[in-house]
Amino acid sequence: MTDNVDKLNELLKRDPDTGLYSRHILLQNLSRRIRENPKSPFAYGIIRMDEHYQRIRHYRDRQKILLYITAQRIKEIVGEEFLFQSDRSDEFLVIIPGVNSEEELDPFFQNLMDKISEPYNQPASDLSFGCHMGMALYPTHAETVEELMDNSEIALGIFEQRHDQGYIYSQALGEAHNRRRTLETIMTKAVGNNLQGFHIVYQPLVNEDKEVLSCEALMRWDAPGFGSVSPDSFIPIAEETGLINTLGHWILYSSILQVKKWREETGFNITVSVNVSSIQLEYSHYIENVRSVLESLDMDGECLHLEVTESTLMDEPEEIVKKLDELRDMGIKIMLDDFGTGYSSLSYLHQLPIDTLKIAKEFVDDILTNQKNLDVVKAIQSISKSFGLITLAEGVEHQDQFDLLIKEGCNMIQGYIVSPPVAAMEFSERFLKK
Ligand code: G
Ligand code: G
Ligand code: MN
Repeated sequence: MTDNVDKLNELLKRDPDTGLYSRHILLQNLSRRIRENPKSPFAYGIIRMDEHYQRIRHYRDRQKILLYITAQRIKEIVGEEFLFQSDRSDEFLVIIPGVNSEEELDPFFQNLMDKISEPYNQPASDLSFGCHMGMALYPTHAETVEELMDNSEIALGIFEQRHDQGYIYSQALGEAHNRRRTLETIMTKAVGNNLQGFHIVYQPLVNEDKEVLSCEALMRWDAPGFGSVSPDSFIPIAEETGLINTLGHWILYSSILQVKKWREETGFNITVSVNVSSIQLEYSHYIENVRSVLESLDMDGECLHLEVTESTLMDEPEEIVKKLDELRDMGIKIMLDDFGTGYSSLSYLHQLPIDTLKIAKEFVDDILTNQKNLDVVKAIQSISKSFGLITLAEGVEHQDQFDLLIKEGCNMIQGYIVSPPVAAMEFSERFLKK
């Protein structure tokens, strides 16, 4: 009887899918380790499967099998007694005893990365994924279990968000994290306080004769008591907090209203391009919101272009495609932003409901000196031509880039060569007054 109780107790400590000990056991292990051997250094880390693994969620059984195999692979490197299952099903927790510095930890990290991203056999030979890690050293980075948990989580969160191959905690990361938390608090207040400090700038999009046909509306934020924060910093925070829905609605309404005014003042049918984040598109009322903004301003969808990124389209392809179809039915044009930097294969393009490809700045930058980038641009041109898409090159700064891109068949240009993004008043003074 006691035997069975012991067995049951043992089973309960383990995760049913991977057979690993749970986080609860890990916490006990860590406390004991620190209490009994306070002078022995070790590393503690979180291993979280990456976004490619998340995409396998449509095949739950496969996901479980893959997780099991991954656990076996990690075990081989760190040893069974040092591997634990997190409360999240896509995450493992590890202890690596005896390491005291980044140099000593690096080989483990590399080994884990390589091993986890090795191809899988059946039933998943067509799938591959990797992981992100966050690790902290005892006692260098953390002296208590709580600090180890917090600091490894901070490292993981930051590197995951930056799509960075880093993994180890540092004081600088801790500060970056605090800055982010501070900004989050300030942003929540500012959005609630009539969008305090937020404003919109407009950058012209031109044709081969440098005639302004359209503009991209871009958000800027002077955070109260903090100063100007770049969108690359504040957009991810807005996405994480969900504030992007409010901000997105505001920039959509304001920029269409602006275009309406410009049209009334000049008689010229300028259009506006607005960035949409995947969080917004996933929101169930997004389409209705766009429709009601257009209706309330008495404007047609043809005044509006929406910019989405490749990763947005990869997330829930069918759902997103359906929504983009509905938007296009309203006359709205869809642009694929930062094209070339994501994962989408060129052959997949014709299945996507898009009208325009925005060639990413990184290909435009050294198009004159890097034959490979010129080849990429040529390939994009020829594909988009065969699919009847418009191409727009962004980040164009010099006349010789401009000339080459136009020669290659690019339809539109955006970049400092024409103008940086400017306030609405300056935009109409410079580009709409004849
Ligand atoms: O303007 P700037 O180059 O600093 O913009 C940096 C990034 O922030 C760009 O990728 C741009 O798409 C994004 N961004 C700017 N304004 C908005 C916005 O209104 N919504 C979303 N989702 N992204 C924006
Ligand atoms: O990712 P997205 O296309 O939304 O980013 C647009 C941003 O790119 C604009 O906010 C603008 O600040 C930036 N940008 C536009 N043209 C140029 C350029 O010629 N050079 C540089 N460095 N940045 C540019
Ligand atoms: Mn954009």
